[in-house]
Amino acid sequence: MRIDVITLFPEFIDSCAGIGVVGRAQERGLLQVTTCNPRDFATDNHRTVDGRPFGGGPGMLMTIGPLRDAIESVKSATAQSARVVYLSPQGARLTQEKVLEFARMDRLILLCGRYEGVDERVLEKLVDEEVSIGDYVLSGGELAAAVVIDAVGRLQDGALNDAQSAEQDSFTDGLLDCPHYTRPVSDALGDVPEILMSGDHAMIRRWRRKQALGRSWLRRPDLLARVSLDDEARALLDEFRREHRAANS
Ligand code: 4FV
Repeated sequence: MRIDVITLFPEFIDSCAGIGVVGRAQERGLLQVTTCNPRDFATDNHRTVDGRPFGGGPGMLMTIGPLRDAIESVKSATAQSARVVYLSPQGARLTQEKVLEFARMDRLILLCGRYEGVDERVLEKLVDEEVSIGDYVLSGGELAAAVVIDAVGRLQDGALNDAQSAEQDSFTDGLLDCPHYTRPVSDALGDVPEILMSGDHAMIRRWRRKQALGRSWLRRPDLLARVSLDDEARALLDEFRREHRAANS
C-alpha cells in the first residue's frame, strides 16, 4: 500500500512512519509512506501557502494553488487511483471499521491542514472525504495523519509478526479488548487470574470473551448497543453483571 501525505512538516511524518511496526512494514515493502510539501509548489518568492480569511476573523487559511498542485503531483505519481482524505474536526469519526476499509486500498492521500484550515473550494473539489480523530482542535492535521498511518500500516499483511494479534484487536468484534497478563505470576500489584494458567483453552477463550463483554458494558455501553450478541455472549454478559453487582453491593 502507498500513503502520500501532503504536509508543511514532512519531517514529522517521516519520523513517525519510520519507527516500530510501521517502519518495519516499510522496510518489508508492505507499505510506502511518502510526503509532499505544498510549499514546494508556492510560486512567489516568499513561498506563501496561506492567506487571510475573507470576511475577516482570526488566523490564516491554506490557499488553493500550492494544495491543488501538490495533490495533482502525488495523484499522477502512479497509475493507481487514490482517495484524498482531509483530516479535520469536521470529518467523520475515525473507527476501526474505517481503518480496515483504508487498509484494503492500494493508495491513500492524506491532506494535513495547518492554521485555521484550508480554502473550502479545495474540500469541495479536490477532497473525497474528511476524517476526524476526535472532538478537539489540533494545531495541524499531521498528528491525525500519523494516527491513520499507524492504524492502517499495522494491518498490512505481514506487518505484525503474529498476524493473529490483529484479529484479537479491540473493536475487531466491535467490543473492547479483554485484560492481558504476563510474567510475574504474582506481584505486590496482584496475581495473574488462575484460569489463564490452566491450559484449558476453551475456558480461557470463554473467560476473555466474558471480560471483553463486561468491560464494554461498564465502559462503553454505546459499543454494546451496536453489536448483536449470540446466546453464549448474552449468558457470559449476564454472568459478568451478576458477579459485578454481587462484588459491588
Ligand atoms: C483534527 C482532528 C484537527 C484543525 C485545524 C488542523 C486541525 C488545523 N484533524 N481530527 N481533531 N485538525 O484538529 O483530525 O488546521
